[in-house]
Amino acid sequence: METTKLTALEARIAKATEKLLIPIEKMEEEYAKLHDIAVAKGTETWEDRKAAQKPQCSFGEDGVCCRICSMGPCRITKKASRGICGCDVHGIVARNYLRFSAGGTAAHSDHGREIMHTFSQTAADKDYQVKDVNKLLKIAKDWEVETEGRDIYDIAHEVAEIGLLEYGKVHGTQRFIKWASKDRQEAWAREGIEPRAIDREIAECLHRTHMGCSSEPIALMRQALRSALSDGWGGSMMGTEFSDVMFGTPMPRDTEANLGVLDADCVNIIVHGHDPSLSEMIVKYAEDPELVALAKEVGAKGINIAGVCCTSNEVTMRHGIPMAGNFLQQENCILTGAVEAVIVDIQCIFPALGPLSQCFHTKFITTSEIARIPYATHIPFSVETAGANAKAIVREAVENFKNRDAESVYIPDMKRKATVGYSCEAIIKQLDTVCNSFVDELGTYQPLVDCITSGVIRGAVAVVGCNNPKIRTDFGHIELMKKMLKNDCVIVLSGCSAQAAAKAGLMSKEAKDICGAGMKRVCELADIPPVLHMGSCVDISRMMRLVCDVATQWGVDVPQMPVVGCAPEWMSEKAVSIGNYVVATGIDTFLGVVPYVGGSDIVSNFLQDGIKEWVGASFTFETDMDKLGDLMLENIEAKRLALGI
Ligand code: MSK
Repeated sequence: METTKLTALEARIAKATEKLLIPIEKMEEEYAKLHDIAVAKGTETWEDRKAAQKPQCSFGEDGVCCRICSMGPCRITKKASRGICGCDVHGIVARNYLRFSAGGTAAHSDHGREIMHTFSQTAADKDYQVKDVNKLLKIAKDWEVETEGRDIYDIAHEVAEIGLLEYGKVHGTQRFIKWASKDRQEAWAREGIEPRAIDREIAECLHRTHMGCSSEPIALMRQALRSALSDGWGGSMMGTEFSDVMFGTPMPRDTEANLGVLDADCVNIIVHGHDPSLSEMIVKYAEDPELVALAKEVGAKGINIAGVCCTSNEVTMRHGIPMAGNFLQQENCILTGAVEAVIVDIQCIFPALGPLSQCFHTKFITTSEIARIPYATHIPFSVETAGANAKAIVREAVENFKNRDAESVYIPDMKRKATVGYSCEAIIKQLDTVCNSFVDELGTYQPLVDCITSGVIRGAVAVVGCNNPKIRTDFGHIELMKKMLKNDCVIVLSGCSAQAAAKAGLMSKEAKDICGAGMKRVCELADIPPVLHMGSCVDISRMMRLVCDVATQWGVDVPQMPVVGCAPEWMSEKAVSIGNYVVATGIDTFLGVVPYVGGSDIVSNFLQDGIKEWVGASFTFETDMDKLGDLMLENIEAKRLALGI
C-alpha cells in the first residue's frame, strides 16, 4: 500500500517536472552554443579559464599557505610543519579563514554603508525618497529617535546619521541585535561575540591576523563569528532595511527568468552587481519618455532591462524586472550579441566582461570607484547627481543599438515564469490570508508554526549563495531544492540560488506539483510558489529575522527548530561571512563546497562540531549533492524528534 502511494507521488512529480522545468541538460546545450560563439570570435569564457587553471593549488585549497609577512610565503608540508615564525598549520589555516570571512563582512557592510549614505540624502524633491514610512517609523522608535510632530525627512536624516555611526561607534554593540530572539542575544553575550562597531570588527580581524598576533585557532574562530555577526545583524541588515525604506518593501509580483527574457527587438540593458541605488535609477530612466522615444528613433521597439546576480534580485523584487541569469551567466548575456550595455556597480562582476565586451558591440559600463575594471567605459555614478548620471548611462545604451549586428544575435529560446518578492512582511501578509488563529495588527507566523508542528511541512530550508565552477552549474541548487520539496520542506531563497530556481521554473506557483502532498497543499492554500524569493545576498538578514521571530512566536530556541541553511555552490568571501553569522544565529548550515580549512583538523572539526557548544549549530561539508540533501533531511527529522513533533 505504502509503495503504491509513493509511486503515485513520484509519478506525479516526474510528470510535473517534465512539463514545468527546463532540464539542466537543455540549459547546458544552450550555454555550449554560446560558448561556440566565443570560440568563433577568438575569445574565451570561464570554462576555458577553469581548464587552464588545472590542477588547482592544493596548498591554497587546504588553507596551509601563509603570505601574511614577507619572510615567506610559507607552506606547511610533511617536511615543514611550521612557518618561519613558528606558526603551526592550525594557526595558519585559522588566520586565512578569518581574513577570508572579514573580506566578506567588509564587502556586505560597505554595501550597507553606501545605502545609508544614499538614505542620508533623501528629500521630497530629490532622486531618493522615503517610500516605506511605516518601516522607517518602526526603526526610529527602536532606535529611540523622536518622531512626534516631525517632518519624515528630519527623522530620516537623524536615523541615517545613527545608522552610519554603527560603523564606527566607540562604545556598545550593534543596535539590530535587539531584533534577535532572546536566546540568541543571551548566547552571543555569554560567548563574548556580540558584534561591536562594524569597522572595528573588520579592523580587529586584520590586526589579530597580523604577523605576531593570534595563532591560537579557536580564538581566531571566535572573532570570525563576532565579525560576521556585525555583517548579518549590522551592515547587511542596514542594507536590507533601508533599501526597503527608500525603494519599497518587496511584495509578491510576477516576472520571468533565463536568457530568453532578452528581447531581440528592444534595446537590452543588463544591470549587474548589488547596490540598488544605481539600478533603481536605471529602471526609472528606462521608462523616461524621451529615452523611449530615442529607442524608437534608433529602430528598437523599446528599452528592455534585465538583471544578473543580486542587482537582479533587488529590481525584480520591487519592479518585476526579469532575471537574465545568475553569476555564471554574466558572460553568456554578452555572447547573445543582443545586449547594448552591461551596467555594473559592485561585487561579483567578472573582470572578463571588459575584454569580452570588446568582441561585441556591448558597452560595459562601470559606475563605482570600488569596482574599476580594465576595458570598461567608466561613468561615475553619485547619489547627489543620480538622476542625471542614470539618464546619461541609459542614453549611452540606447544610442548603441544602431551598432548591433542583427545577423549574429542568438538568444536562447528558454525562459520561465516566476513569482518573486517575499519579504518577511509579505510572508506574514500571505499567511494572514489562511490564518484561523489570533492575528494582531502586525500579523502572525502562527500558520507556519502550525504547519510545521503538525508535520504538514517537515521543516524549512534556506538555499542561498553563488555558482561555483567546481559544481555543475545550478545542479546543486536545483537538485537539492527538488529533493527538499518532495520531502515537504518549505524553501526560502536569496542570491544566485534564487535565480537558479527561477531560471529552471521552480519559482512559479505551478511548481507546487513538484512537491510532496503536504507542501503542495500549503502552496495551494497560501497561494504561494514552493520556493520563496527573499532577495539578494544582503537580504539573508531577512531570513535571520524570520527565523528569530518564528522561534519567539513558537517559544523555542532557534537551534531547536527544524530549519537548515544550505549553500551548495558558494564561492565568495561574502558567503563565508554569511555562513558564520547564520550558524551563530543557531541554524545548521550545509556547504557543497569545502572552505579552505582542510589542512587543519582542529579548525575543520571545530566548524563542523565544536562550534555547537557556543551557538547550538554547526557546519556540514559534503560535496556529493545527494548526500548533502540526505544529511539535511536527517537533521530536520532529528530536530522534530527532539521536539516531540
Ligand atoms: S551575487 S555573492 S555570486 S550569490 Fe550576490 Fe550571487 Fe554569490 Fe555574488
